Amino acid sequence: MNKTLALVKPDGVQRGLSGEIISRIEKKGLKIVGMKMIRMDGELAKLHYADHVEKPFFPTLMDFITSGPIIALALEGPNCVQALRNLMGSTNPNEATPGSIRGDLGLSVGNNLIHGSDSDESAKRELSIFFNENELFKYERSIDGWIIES
Ligand code: IDP
Ligand code: MG
Repeated sequence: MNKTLALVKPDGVQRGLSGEIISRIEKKGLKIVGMKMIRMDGELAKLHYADHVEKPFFPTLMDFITSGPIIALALEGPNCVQALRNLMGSTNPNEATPGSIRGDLGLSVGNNLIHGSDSDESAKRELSIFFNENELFKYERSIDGWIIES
């Protein structure tokens, strides 16, 4: 089963929205197979956002993402990369559809509450930054038959 990485960003933790965000992920049916609170440092930020290091907004992004603790989640489920991106909504909360996390809970692109990997390839790379293999759990949920078509 494919996996993806979600991060509740510092604004989500500070605003007391971690539970709301994680609850939406759980309600969707995605399975949490890893979870930890960490504070990213500059080195980790550069590694995680390697594609954005040269972008004009990177210094702002770096300050923001290292400004407080985040919650990293490893998630599993069929088409989980797309499922999470749909739950998140567009990068800019002002363009994100109502019903999505960013559409419902955010107002600015720099404070958009949640990260989600954008492809299976990125998910693999990003998960390896935040989780060791032994921090990822393999377990069955008795409800899986009601969520996942066999
Ligand atoms: P994504 O988070 O929807 O995948 P990306 O394009 O990968 O969006 O950008 C990574 C993060 O960088 C965004 O979530 C947002 O926090 C920040 N960001 C992107 N574009 C801008 C911008 O134009 N100004 C400020 N921050 C930005
Ligand atoms: Mg991205």
